[in-house]
Amino acid sequence: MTTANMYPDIKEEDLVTEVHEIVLQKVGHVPVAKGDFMKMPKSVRIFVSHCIQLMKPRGVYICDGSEAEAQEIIHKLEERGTLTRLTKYKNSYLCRTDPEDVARVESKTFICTPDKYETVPHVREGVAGILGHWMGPDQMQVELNDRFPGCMAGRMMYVIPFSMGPIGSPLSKIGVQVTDSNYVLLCMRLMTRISPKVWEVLGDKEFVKCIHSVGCPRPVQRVVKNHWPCNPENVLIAHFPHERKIKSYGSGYGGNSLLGKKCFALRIASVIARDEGWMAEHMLISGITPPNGEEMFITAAFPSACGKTNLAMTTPTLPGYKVQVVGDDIAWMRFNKKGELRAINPEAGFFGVAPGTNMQTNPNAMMSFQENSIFTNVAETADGGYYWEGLEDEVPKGMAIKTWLNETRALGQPGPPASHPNARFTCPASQCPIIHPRWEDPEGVPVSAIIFGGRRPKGVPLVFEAKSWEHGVMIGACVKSEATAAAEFKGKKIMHDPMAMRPFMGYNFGHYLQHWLDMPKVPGRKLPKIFHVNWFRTDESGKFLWPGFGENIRVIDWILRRCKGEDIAVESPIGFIPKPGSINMEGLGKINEKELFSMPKHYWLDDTRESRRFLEDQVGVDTPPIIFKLLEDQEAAFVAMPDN
Ligand code: TSX
Ligand code: MN
Repeated sequence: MTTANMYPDIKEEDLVTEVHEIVLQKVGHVPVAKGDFMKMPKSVRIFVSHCIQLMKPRGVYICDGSEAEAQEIIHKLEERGTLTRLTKYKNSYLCRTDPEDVARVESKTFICTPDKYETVPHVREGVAGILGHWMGPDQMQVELNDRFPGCMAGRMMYVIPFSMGPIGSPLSKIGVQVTDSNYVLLCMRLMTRISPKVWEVLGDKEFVKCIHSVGCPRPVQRVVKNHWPCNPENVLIAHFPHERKIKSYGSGYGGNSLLGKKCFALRIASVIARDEGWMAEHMLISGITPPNGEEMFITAAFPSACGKTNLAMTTPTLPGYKVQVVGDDIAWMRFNKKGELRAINPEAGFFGVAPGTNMQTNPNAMMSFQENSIFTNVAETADGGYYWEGLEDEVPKGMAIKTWLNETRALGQPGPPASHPNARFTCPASQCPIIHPRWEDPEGVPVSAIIFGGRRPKGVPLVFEAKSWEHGVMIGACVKSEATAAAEFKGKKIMHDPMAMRPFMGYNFGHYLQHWLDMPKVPGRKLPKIFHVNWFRTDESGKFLWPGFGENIRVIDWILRRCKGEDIAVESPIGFIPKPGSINMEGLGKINEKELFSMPKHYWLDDTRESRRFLEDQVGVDTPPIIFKLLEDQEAAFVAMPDN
């Protein structure tokens, strides 16, 4: 008998060498397109089987995070038209989403616990809470039952084993995400650590279960725009902190779909951190080396549109200073046995707002995404490059562009925005020229200072230092910022964003404040100092009083000198402020220091009362009493201040 190939169109190397399929009683045979089902830990096999049974995908694809895998997926997405290669850079792509799927959907984001008040505080009667949305698990189950059964019909289900934080670090946590979006798989590969090693590290331990579907089973019921399947009318993002489970439906946009980021590393992780005695925070982490070579690390929490990514990667203007970035968005922090607060960046990439990023505002970010990057909802130049608002001086006038909405025009011509205001770059953190050599240190880096901040055009000094840990917690609880992102808010409203965690709280904000207050209760802990900064104070004509950007190193330098105990501060009602002349202003030109550091009595009386009112309304009886006490002290100090 001959063994000659009777099918010359099938080549030897194309032959499948491993055949795998999953057989489930209620579903039948489901092919495993890639990977070995039996190599996954038992708990994951049960989870994946449940997902198949529920969502009925046409096949299962077990990801390994390899370059070859990424290229295979990229090829598919290019063929389909979801991704466009940006030929000006190596291995970089543009993705235009459905214009209805461009941002996180806070109103459809819920935390589900049996007890409502585990998740949200007791708000004042008639007040709508803004610190998270709760839905009872039974009601949520009804919503989920309307969406998930069969929702992956005709689609491949990707199984993504990922680590938040360096694989195997004692500070890291493992998740498994299933998704029917290969865009999500590609971005997860940049933002987290996907690897088969995760299966080994996981063993029979606990993992965060992440289920994501674009909500477009085949045959599709809805017109698919831009080859971007989604289901905006039915978006739902549900968190089950007790079960360590996330279910996200209907959106492919980053914050809704890259479940390792906001959903896991902030909302679910804040609950794990509460249970385990650590902190999951919306903070950048940077190492600062002053001319004397003694490096110190800072973390900083800012509401959106304050330039957190820019600060994380600052190019300092003062000679002899070095800034290196550990993370630009999330910090997981834990006191070690020696009582030092250690921080890791649970992420592996940057998912940054593109508009406004340029060689002036953030050259290090620009250098980070010159290859192996994905750009979402930016414009494309005729020579195969990216373009967005803020690059006017870096791309030649007259260059033809295609906007994020597929409209063509020449740069310099009037028209609607070229990029969406929430357009993003996604790139590996390892590509940042100033990535810290210890950014993947499994023990984390030691934190000397925690900085809060906001966009505060009036009244709030450039920098002040908390009088104590408790006072610092109060300052964090009172963080507010001018809303600039949405055009509707151009009335310049100052919005509360306590601890910069308002959209990311995983449990009752009052309990979260208590968790912070509990940190010093373990003896032997060395507490970092807490500060507040404001780069955005303006004079009466609306001009910024502080040059910001690389000059912020002068403020950070003052902060670090305070951490070393230098006598360069004076007490005020809001905390310690710099002694006159103690911030290095050399070579800056004229700075109106008097206005930059003033603390107008009536501004602060109003502000303090407004903050207390906010906490009474939004956190009510869940507010730790010490926070109210400190606000009352502050109010009394301003009442006692002479009018002026
Ligand atoms: O990111 C910013 N930072 C932090 C940088 C390390 N931005 C941009 C905010 C939008 C995301 C800033 N904008 C900063 C800042 O420190 N400061 C300002 C305000 C400002 C803007 C322009 C000037 C000065 C201050 N230009 C001139 O004075 C010429
Ligand atoms: Mn963020």
